[in-house]
Amino acid sequence: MLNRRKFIGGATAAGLVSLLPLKLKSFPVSGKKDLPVIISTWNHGIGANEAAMKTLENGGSVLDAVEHGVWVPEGDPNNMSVGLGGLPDRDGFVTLDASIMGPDGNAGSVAFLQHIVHPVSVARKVMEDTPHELMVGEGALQFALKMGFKKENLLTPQAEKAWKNWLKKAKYEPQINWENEPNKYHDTIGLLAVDKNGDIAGACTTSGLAFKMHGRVGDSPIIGAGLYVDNEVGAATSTGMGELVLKTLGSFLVVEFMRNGKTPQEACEAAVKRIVEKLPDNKKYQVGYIAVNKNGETGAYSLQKGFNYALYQGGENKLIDSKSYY
Ligand code: SD4
Repeated sequence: MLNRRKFIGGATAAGLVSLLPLKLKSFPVSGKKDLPVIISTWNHGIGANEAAMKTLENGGSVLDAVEHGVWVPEGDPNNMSVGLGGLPDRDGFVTLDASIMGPDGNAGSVAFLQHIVHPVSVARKVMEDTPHELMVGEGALQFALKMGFKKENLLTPQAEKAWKNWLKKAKYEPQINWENEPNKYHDTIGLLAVDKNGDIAGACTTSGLAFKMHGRVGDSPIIGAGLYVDNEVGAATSTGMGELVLKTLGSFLVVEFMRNGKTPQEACEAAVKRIVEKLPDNKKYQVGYIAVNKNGETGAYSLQKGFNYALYQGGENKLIDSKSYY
């Protein structure tokens, strides 16, 4: 067997460096900073960005900002894919997934949670008040109630009507971008913020795929899939068919691409290409990524046309059409 001392004795200086404990390469902070910046998925992102920016302007933390931002679509009964008013699963239950991650690398999530209007805030409680990262279902609900959240009926009359209508055929066919049209159907909100000091946070919240199987959980509450933040590098979040994001650990992948030198735009494109290369059913579904780096540079890319995102930067909050692979 190779003797360790002998082995080191024969090693070159460069070889010795590679024997040192692996240290993560830190992101090269160069280029022009344009901070603060807030970026979020789909057109409901405009109102969410507005709320997040207000929190930053009022001196709130970047973590407060992302939480307050996504409260807007969560609390909107007319938004049929997030929080209150979200479309139910095929058995008529509104089940919610959410996650939040802050600049200190801490994260919290809830999945398959019912009856709570703001699942992102339960996720934050999991992060701050428990030794855990992810809580699900009945246990997450009991925890939320203990923390003072109110139990509510989230199934609005219009969501119930849409479900009953779906039941007539009960054909399960997730469609590309259907959440974005007609206008009231939106999609998951993923929101990323970098404050003026370059600290980064993100949140992601959804009622998941409409008419999914009871018990199905998507990418949004899974750290690394639906959301990832690395305060040295940047952050990413996803929307669309969560199964494709889960199978490629998309948001983590985007952040790792940025760590290795890609711009946020290049990183989003590379993560979408990974789906195209690995998952043969990619033509049938939509996936969209948004990303930001520590300097406030942003990127977005989707599999299919039709994805858009809201960007609040330099005093302007605007909706932008994403480029797409197909
Ligand atoms: C999910 N990515 O549950 C979420 C929901 C979504 O289009 O974005 N639907 O898979």
